[in-house]
Amino acid sequence: MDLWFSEATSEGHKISLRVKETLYQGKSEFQEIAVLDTEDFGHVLVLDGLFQTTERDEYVYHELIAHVPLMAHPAPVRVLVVGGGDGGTVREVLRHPMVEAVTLCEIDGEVIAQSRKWLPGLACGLDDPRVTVKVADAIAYVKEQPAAYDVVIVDSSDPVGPGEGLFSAAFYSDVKRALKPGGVVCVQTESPFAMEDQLSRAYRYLYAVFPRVETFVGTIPTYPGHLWSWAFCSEGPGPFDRLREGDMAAVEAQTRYYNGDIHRGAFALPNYVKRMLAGLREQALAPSGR
Ligand code: SPD
Repeated sequence: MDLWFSEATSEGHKISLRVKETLYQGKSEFQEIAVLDTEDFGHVLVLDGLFQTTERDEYVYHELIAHVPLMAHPAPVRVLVVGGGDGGTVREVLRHPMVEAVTLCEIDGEVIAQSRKWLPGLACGLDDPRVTVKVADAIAYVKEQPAAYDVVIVDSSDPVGPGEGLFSAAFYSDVKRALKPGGVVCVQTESPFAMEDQLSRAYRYLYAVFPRVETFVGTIPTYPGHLWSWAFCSEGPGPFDRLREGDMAAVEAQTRYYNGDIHRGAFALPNYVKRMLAGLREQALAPSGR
């Protein structure tokens, strides 16, 4: 039987993977969860019908979301990962020997359980002694963490269902408060090519909350638009100001995508993205946009 799973990017475009077997399908308290075994992309996690991660291309997303902020911080000791229940981001964070404690705050314990079972290559770091897994609503958790973290990584799903509240001014303000002095934040901000509405929602608030917001991009074959974006945010320092060049070779030896050239090059943006972001920054900073 010829079985395909498709995610619609728009009314007229879909991304499809041929499915060998459905490994898990269920409904948690928060969302529909599926894990598929696919012909070309290995095991694939799907939440509410949307691709979240695949064994074949996950490294691009997870290396970028983790190493860009961690390498741009002079001493990342305490790290918070919001969402990211598949464990891929935590796995990358643990590659930094300076990191002493990682908290993963994921609302849906079933995502963690299914990832441990079917995506062991991603979830492999979750039992590391430096990691604390909290199954909790990050919106409430972050509120209670003033000045607690050097780096906060928001590895959310899309702004629908449980991910929705993570794209809000109130949440980003609490994330800023959760930073230690000099801390940095990295937020997944959707596709500039295919998801301008979702991206706009994130940046309107990020620009209003953080004095420094810089965008970087990468190509994820299974995500809508393929071009994906992340925001690097801080109270001032930029992504290259404090780059730990001395630690780059040790990180590069362990990565498939990230390296020093990528760290710098990922912040080079196409004109349509620059213009989109300039408009959003202007709106956010206009007296009525705040
Ligand atoms: N539409 C896909 C958006 C997914 C962003 N988060 C992915 C989680 C991977 N750890």
